[in-house]
Amino acid sequence: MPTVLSIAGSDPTGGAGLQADLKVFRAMDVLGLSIPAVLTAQNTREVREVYPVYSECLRQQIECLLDDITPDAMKTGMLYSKSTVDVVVDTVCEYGLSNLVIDPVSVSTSGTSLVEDGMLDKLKQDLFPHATVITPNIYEASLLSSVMIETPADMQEALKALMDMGPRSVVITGGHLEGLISDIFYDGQEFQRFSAEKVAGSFHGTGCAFSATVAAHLAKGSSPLEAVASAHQFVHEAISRAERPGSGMQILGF
Ligand code: PXL
Repeated sequence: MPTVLSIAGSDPTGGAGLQADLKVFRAMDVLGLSIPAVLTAQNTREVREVYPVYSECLRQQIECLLDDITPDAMKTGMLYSKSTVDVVVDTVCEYGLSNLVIDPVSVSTSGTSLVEDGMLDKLKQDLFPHATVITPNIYEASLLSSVMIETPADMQEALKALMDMGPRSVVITGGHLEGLISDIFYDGQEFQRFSAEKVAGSFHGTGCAFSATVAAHLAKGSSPLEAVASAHQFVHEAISRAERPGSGMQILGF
């Protein structure tokens, strides 16, 4: 069975983060490996506290696992700190990992910042050049590219700016274009748009589920474009089956 590693934050609700990634890997019939980079205190209403795992602890978790198993793909989610990015970059280089999906998690759906100062610059400079696919949502894409995205032309400009940061491909998720919700993929050659009707409500963990699905499909041998097409479909269906276990946001159903 293909193996996929997620290095991400813990979300006790299971709606996002590492726990959501593991659920996706199970649903995709790949073997999920998981390393927490950050712990959070959160529920479906708020992210109350963020506790980064200290670097030596993260490094030891990674080395021990990768000394034994080489994952067929890897995704990163919430990394929070600059030192965590350093450890991930070292890992990718030392173990020669491929099929790397970077979800540049920056802010929670409930509005809390999930990055320390200067972390996104480091992510861009040091980690993006190793990525097979980066998966910013529309807000993260604006932040990373400094392009205010309002029209399809802005979206293309942001995609080009993100490609210039060195990944093999980019998909901006959750764009609101012409009344539809669209994920737009670009690999330097062609733009591909995947659109769906907007479903009313506030959903937690769509970005995590999207990037985990892309990683699972890369591990199974799909191309980045095929993996993104599958992720679009999977997340759209999971939104239509969302549940509301607490009094806040809905979590995806799959
Ligand atoms: O949805 C982004 C995200 C990713 N990872 C963790 C999170 C969140 C949002 O709250 O808590 C651990």
